[in-house]
Amino acid sequence: MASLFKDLAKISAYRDRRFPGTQEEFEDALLKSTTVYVGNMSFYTTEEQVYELFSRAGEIKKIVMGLDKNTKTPCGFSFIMYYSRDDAEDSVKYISGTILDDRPIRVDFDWGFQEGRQWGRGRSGGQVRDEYRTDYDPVIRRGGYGKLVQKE
Ligand code: GTA
Repeated sequence: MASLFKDLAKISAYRDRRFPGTQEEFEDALLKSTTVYVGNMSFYTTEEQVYELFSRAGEIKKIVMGLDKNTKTPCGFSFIMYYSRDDAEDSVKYISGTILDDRPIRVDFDWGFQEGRQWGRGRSGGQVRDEYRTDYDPVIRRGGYGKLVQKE
């Protein structure tokens, strides 16, 4: 199983600018972690729905929903902590790209959850990348802030 992800550091495009360590320590944490990040979620997906889908890959220790730091409401991402590395790998392998609440979600390895990481880091309070999107989906009310960013 490990073979598929042995070049994980090259596979995972995301680098957390707030990771408190070196690039080598970051890559090491990614290779050992039992936590995954889920992106591109609907703001209306509940923790129960997340649990239902992600427990198909294995037993879940904890789910942390990503929240808008101003409104304290879900803003489209979450962290799933598994007990086992194999289950986290299965989650990335099989659940990433599947549809949850009409959206193709992205499951990425994560270096490990720490208090504070549940908050969106964007100026609006939500996720940084949402501030660059110019497309707005009226059904799930996500994206489109890019137009505001461009106006500034
Ligand atoms: N494991 O892919 C991920 C991931 N993402 C996208 C966020 N998190 C992730 N974790 C994993 N994999 O705990 C985690 C963060 C944090 C929480 C919320 O989710 O570690 P955030 O999404 O609000 O902020 O985080 P983040 O991750 O710091 O922002 P991002 O998207 O990497 O942006 C970084 C820089 O790129 C910024 O300087 C921004 O100005 C720029 N940028 C981002 N998107 C664009 C764009 N479309 N165009 C131009 N510049 C952009």
